[in-house]
Amino acid sequence: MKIDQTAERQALYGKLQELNLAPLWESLHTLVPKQPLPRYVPALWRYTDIHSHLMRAGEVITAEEAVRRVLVLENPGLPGNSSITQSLYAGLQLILPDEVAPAHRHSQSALRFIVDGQGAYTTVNGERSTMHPGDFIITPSWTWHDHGNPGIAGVSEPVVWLDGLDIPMVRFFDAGFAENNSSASQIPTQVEGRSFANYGYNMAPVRQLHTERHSPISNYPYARSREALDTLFRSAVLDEWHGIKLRYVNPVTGGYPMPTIAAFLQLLPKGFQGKWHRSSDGTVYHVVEGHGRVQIADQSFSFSPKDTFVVPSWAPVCFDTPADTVLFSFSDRPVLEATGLLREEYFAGHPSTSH
Ligand code: 1HN
Repeated sequence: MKIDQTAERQALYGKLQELNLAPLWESLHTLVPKQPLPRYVPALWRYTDIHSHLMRAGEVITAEEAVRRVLVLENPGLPGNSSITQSLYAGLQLILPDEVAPAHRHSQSALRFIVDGQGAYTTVNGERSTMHPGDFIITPSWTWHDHGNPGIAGVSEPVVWLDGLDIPMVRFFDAGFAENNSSASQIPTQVEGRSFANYGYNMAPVRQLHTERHSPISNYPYARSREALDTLFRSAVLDEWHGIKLRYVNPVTGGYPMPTIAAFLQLLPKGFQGKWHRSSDGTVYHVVEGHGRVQIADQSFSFSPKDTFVVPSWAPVCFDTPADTVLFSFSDRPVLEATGLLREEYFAGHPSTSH
């Protein structure tokens, strides 16, 4: 006698479900895909679309009430998740003149990349750093941090930066803790620039062991990183995929600035037509200078300064820049490297014809 397999199976699945059991064979292919199948998608956020809404947010809520006045860049493939990739969060934060974003700390690690304006600072564990456009600033896990915008040299203006955090990763592990400081603003206990003086010049203190998991440098100034790219452009061979690309380092270990997030700065010169490549670290890019086009799998986006876009894990990507272009980027690469999950592929031609 022939049994109705579909009906028999459905009946079994119903009984299994009541016992908190599930048939692996129904989900095996998606559980163990041949290659990454991210739920999040390629996307680009234009600063010109965002700017007026961010300034409007500055009118409808104070930094004090908001705690952090941020528009989250939410991946359209992950609605309601406050995530830009499966593992990372990104947002654009605004602080108006004379505002304070109060001191707190949390197990999530954060980076800031300064987008617009002058006169703001962030204080991390007692060391204040003045923010300049293009600076890369870290707020490692469990460090006290607050921000303020007192203005500088008579300049008093809104300041905007890109926040990158490992919030989804910490949520995945259910390892999030947070607390507020009793005072809104930390009183600086270190002279500004101390960490950079100690570790930012290819030197290190002779008698002070830095044993933290994160970089001892809190602010990697744009002027220095940009100068490095420029010198390399004039003297080094261009990488056909990445142009001139450097990663930010923890100078004590040579590793990444924080255990969960890697960050990069790259120069794609005028006329660059990059080759296709892909990587298992989904990456958030932010346009610092120049303009161009990025192709991500079968999609193409034009980009301008201050735009942000996301390249999902394993999606082929290539860049095309009719003007000198500088891109900042960040990803979860340290975690993938530590776990042996990082894979990269460099194509000689178009990805669809290379295999
Ligand atoms: C946070 O502490 C900051 O300190 C920015 O500026 C964004 C998003 C979620 C949780 C904490 C900041 C944040 C955040």
